[in-house]
Amino acid sequence: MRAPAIVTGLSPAMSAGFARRLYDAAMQRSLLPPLTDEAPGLTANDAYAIQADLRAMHLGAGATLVGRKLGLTSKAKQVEMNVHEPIHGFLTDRMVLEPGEPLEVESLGQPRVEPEIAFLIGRDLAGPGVTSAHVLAATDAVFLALDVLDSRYRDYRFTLPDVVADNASGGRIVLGGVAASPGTLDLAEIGCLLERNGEVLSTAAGAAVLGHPARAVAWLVRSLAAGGESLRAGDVVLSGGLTAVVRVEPGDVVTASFAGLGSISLACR
Ligand code: OOG
Ligand code: MG
Repeated sequence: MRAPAIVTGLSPAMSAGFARRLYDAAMQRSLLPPLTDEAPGLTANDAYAIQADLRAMHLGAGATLVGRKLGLTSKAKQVEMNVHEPIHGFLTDRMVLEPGEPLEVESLGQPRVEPEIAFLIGRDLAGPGVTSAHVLAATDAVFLALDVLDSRYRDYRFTLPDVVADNASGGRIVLGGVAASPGTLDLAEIGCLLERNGEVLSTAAGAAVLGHPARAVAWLVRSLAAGGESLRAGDVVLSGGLTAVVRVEPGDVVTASFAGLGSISLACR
């Protein structure tokens, strides 16, 4: 369902036009100035309407929805990107890299990688009252994920509505490591190590994501409810980057390890 866009008067045609621009930029790997340079009055609601149009274009081209991603859920990311509220986007099958599959750097515009905790949702979750406890009870397994970002805005220059419209900089995702039952791990305490070419770049704990990654997923469900949407059994949810991002070039190998969840290495070429 589309979010209402009455406040600034973003018309359906304008929304579709912005979505088309973002879609084409992704297909052609061209880079754009932020939409808000041209439309400074764009609101977050407007941006979710554009994102919904963008999603419809991907699904219309044969992609299937496999889940959702959260963004800007950690202080590290909010400070780095200078956007101080969480956001969400969608994940499709075409974004998924199999573990061990290399990242073709040229297939994206400006790839950056970040480690995340992913949730595999076991039953439908909906409504404005959903809490972390509901999320944990509805989660079949947690995984380690790499989120391979790709902003359509040159140098990732954006404000909140821009990045929402651009599907939270969604590019590729890798799920891997060891599946764990959420009851067997304390996701707030879980430690994460991020390396590039063997050099440790950062460490973080699960608590970096809004105090507990399940809180981020609960926030997502409540936000979706406001637009008449929900999580479905089988959805994968990325709870948001824990650390600052890593830029990658051909030849780089990025490895993320989480205590209790194993590790994933992504070779870039
Ligand atoms: C926005 C995407 C945010 C995260 O985990 O914070 C995101 C960006 O940093 O370009 O995926
Ligand atoms: Mg992310």
